Amino acid sequence: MKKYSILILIALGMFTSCAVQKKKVEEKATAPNILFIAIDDLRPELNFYGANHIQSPHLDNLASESLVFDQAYCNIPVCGASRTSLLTGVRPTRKRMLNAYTQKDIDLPNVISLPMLFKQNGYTTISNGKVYHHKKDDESAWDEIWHPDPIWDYAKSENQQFRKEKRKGPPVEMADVVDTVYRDGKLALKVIADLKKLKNQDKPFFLAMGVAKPHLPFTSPKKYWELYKREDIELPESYVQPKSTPKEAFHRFGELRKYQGVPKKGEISEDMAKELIHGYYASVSYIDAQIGLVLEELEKQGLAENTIVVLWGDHGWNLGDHKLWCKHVTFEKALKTPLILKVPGKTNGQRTDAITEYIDVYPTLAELAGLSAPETAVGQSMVPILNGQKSDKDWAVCKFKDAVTIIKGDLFYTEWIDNKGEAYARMLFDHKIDPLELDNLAEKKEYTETVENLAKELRAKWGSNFFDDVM
Ligand SMILES: [Ca+2]
Repeated sequence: MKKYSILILIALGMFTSCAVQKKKVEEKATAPNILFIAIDDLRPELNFYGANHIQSPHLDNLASESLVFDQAYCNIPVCGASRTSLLTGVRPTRKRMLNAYTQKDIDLPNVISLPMLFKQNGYTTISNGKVYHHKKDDESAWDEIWHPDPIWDYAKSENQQFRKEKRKGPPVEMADVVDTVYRDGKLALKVIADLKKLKNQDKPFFLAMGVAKPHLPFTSPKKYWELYKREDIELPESYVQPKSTPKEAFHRFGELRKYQGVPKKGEISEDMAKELIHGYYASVSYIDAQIGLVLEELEKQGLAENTIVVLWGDHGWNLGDHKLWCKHVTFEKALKTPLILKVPGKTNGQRTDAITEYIDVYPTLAELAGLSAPETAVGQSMVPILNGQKSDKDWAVCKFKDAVTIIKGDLFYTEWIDNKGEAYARMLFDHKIDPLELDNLAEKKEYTETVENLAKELRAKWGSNFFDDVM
């Protein structure tokens, strides 16, 4: 009798083990992989966003298989803070997520980040390149963190030498070299190697590719510069700082001035402005090619059908707009971002003009993978939009230093506030009549009521813990 019991137990054990194995295989077959492409300083000046002068064929192709967000906004227009906010789903406050140096580990140590959520649910998580701003931030959320060398990202030896000795080299570089001399070329090779490796794993993956360009310096191989002619490059229509705009809205683009040869004060020359725009465009086409290689490998490895691809730029960029360079302001050019989401079997080039915030990315990816987002992720899932429903959200809230902006339909309203929450400057644009943001309506009598309503709504929506520093 005892012998039979043992045999039954062994048989049961084998059955259970087979069942677990089968369940694992089924889970592997159904749990979608995530390819998470974060791009540094990419504004939505791309061919698939209607900018026909930009050559971005691989992103265009991805967009044709995705849902394209025509009105996506970062919650804070600076690298470290924007990334921390998106990766945690937490809205920035007056005291948390403030600048480029923001670290998830310092500002939100107890929050379960997006990669951590996936890791806890059986995913292999890999961070390649610049995903968080800090190399080792949120380290425990990743099975592997990898960064390409060299950190200075120049190809010419004189520029490398300059970068080694001083803080910054020139703001642009054109070199007749192959793609892999620069960081993002090396990054693409690593992500491709990961795909080959991950294909054979029995676990789904969350694979992040943190692309370094088009962040300054605008360095890329010559062939990408040659896609554009300098004589065709024009300064933006909004190359002006109107007197009606509060002085707080502008900065002196100190980030750019740190680079070699850029004047320490005053305007930059028209020639330099055009060279920068040219360099930015070349960098965009360069990274487009690198992302194209990764997407091609995804297809080649037979992974595309079960891999969700999300591609986002960490914030917008002023490329001479309002005579500004870099980010760090609350004009639309610094807040509006490219965002595309490919869900196999669901997306095929749809577009949405629903206003979307970056904190909405976390609950969306969690829902698509069948995971429960933690309560700290306060955004709204975009899955209903994916399912063809109309979004009921027509607003976003963004902030930078004292400036807090509410985007509500066509209205862009910014207040600069003190510690008591009182406004000391205001700016309002109606994009229906003024898409270039040249006519500040906030101080005009006929807009008094609109401003009052937006001010109330801004306070209602900037988050209940806006003035707290505890999380
Ligand atoms: Ca950035």
